[in-house]
Amino acid sequence: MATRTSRARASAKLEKADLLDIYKTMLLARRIDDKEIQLKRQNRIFFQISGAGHEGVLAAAAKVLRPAYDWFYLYYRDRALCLGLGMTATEQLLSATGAADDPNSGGRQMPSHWGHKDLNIVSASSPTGTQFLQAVGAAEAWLRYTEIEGIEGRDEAIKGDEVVLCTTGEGTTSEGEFWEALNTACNLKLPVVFLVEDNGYAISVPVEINTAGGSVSKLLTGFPGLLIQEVDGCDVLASFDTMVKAVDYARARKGPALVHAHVIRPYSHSLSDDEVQYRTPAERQADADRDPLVRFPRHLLEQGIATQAELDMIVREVEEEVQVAAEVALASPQPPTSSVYQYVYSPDVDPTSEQFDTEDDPRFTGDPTTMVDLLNVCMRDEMARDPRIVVFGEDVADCSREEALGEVKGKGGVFKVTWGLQRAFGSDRVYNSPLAEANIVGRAIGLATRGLKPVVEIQFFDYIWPAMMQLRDEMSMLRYRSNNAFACPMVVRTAIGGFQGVFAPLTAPQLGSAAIRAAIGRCGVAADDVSEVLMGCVLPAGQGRPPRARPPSAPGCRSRCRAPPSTRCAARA
Ligand SMILES: Cc1ncc(C[n+]2csc(CCOP(=O)(O)OP(=O)(O)O)c2C)c(N)n1
Ligand SMILES: [Mg+2]
Repeated sequence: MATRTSRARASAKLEKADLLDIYKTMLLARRIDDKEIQLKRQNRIFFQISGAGHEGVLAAAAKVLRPAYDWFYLYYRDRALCLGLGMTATEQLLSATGAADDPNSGGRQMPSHWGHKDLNIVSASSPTGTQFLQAVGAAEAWLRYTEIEGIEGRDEAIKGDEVVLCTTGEGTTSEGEFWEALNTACNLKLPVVFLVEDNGYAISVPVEINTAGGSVSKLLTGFPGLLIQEVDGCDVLASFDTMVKAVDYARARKGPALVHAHVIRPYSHSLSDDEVQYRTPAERQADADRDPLVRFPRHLLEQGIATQAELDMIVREVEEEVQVAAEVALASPQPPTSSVYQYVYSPDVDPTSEQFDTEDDPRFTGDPTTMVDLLNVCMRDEMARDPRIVVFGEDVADCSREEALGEVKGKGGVFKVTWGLQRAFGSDRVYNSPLAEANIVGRAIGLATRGLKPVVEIQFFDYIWPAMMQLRDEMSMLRYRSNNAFACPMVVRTAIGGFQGVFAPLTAPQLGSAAIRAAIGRCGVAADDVSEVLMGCVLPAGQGRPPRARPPSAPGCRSRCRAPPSTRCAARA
């Protein structure tokens, strides 16, 4: 029986070369961390946060997933995973020195904020947990591309059986967006694999404080269709087997999977933290005894898979690789100051160009109509023109229960802006979201990153704040922070200033429009200008918008912005 079990294990098929390769990836990751720590102490890099202790499950995961085929939403501990997927030691150290040639961010982000366009590693940011909903959106992109007819370039955009890997620490699973992401991943049966790297601490906060009962995977058992696997993430082979099960499940489109991997954190949270202040010597020793960098080579020797000479050779190769990479990275220049505004905006679309120009002296004909009707017509036109546009939000569909559509008039938004769109374009393109604003914006970012054109609605501006992190730190920053490697062209519509009698105390139009401007970094986009935004964001280069009247611009603003000078965007004023 035992033999049969071991034969059934996917890891039993790993060749010696694969096992040595995994070991090399793990060791390379640890040695780059050690090198960075040395450089940080010499003040030659700016910050250090290590992946130490997480290498076992990550090097194994890299062997299971497919770079440039699957998609990756990672976090700062994932050095070994990135190396296993094909990022080089030099590329990682270029991130540490903040070099212009750093493929992660061109030196714009802190070290270990992974991103690599060629490998489909989508630029990661600093706020813990913003990756979850974007990963779900990226997985949803597969669904939409599959279901929506007539999207050009669909075959390049999706593979058909790709999966999205989303990693996290256990502490970060306390963020609400984690639960929002699982909710949608399960509801839509999306091919996402969540990998929880549980090292028992979120900086100094132990897991039992973060998570009721101390085990996030136990809390998740009620999520329908979610495959849950728990594993010792310091055991490379068990981790490999677990990842194979999870990834196979998602690849076969059975639904999302979650791997709860128990790892260790031998180097404190970061170089700015000292865990001796809050962890006992005995606890730290127990961790050290599980170190995958000790256990795995011992296993290779004990099982006769590798000789000591072969392992020594790997150590020498790794040391040389790290030394050369560090020399290259230290000699690589940082970006020039003059590049600081580069990629705040798209280099391909200029909203201040002629293409977006309006008539100076418009002559109106026809019956006056309402702004709501015009927005609705605008969306109909655009959706008919471009099948990549998807519309979702709270109550935006006519009727979620499609079978009832024939019997009812349809909701189409609380202000009716989206009325009839579901009926006209189908439920794959116009659909209701859960009542969760971060879910709406975060998913839209993931969809847009993979080439779809989401036009999403936040029902009332007053309730936009749960989405603020996604708007401010993600949507508006993705292009900039990734040095133009990734972008998420999308439109967020929201209503503000209406319902004066009832909602006046809640709606603060001036505050609102200023906040939105700051959030999306776009001059002249006030909340009363959504139609302009819609046209401006979804039109491809070369296709202008119909002429439309505009009030006079504020003096000195190139884009005819009507905002007071104090709130105008510095880059354009
Ligand atoms: C939204 C947000 N809150 C707080 C922080 C500060 N912070 C960075 S990492 C971290 C702990 C994360 O712990 P965990 O998810 O367990 O990951 P680990 O570092 O242990 O791998 C905290 C509190 C942050 N970056 N973002
Ligand atoms: Mg942790």
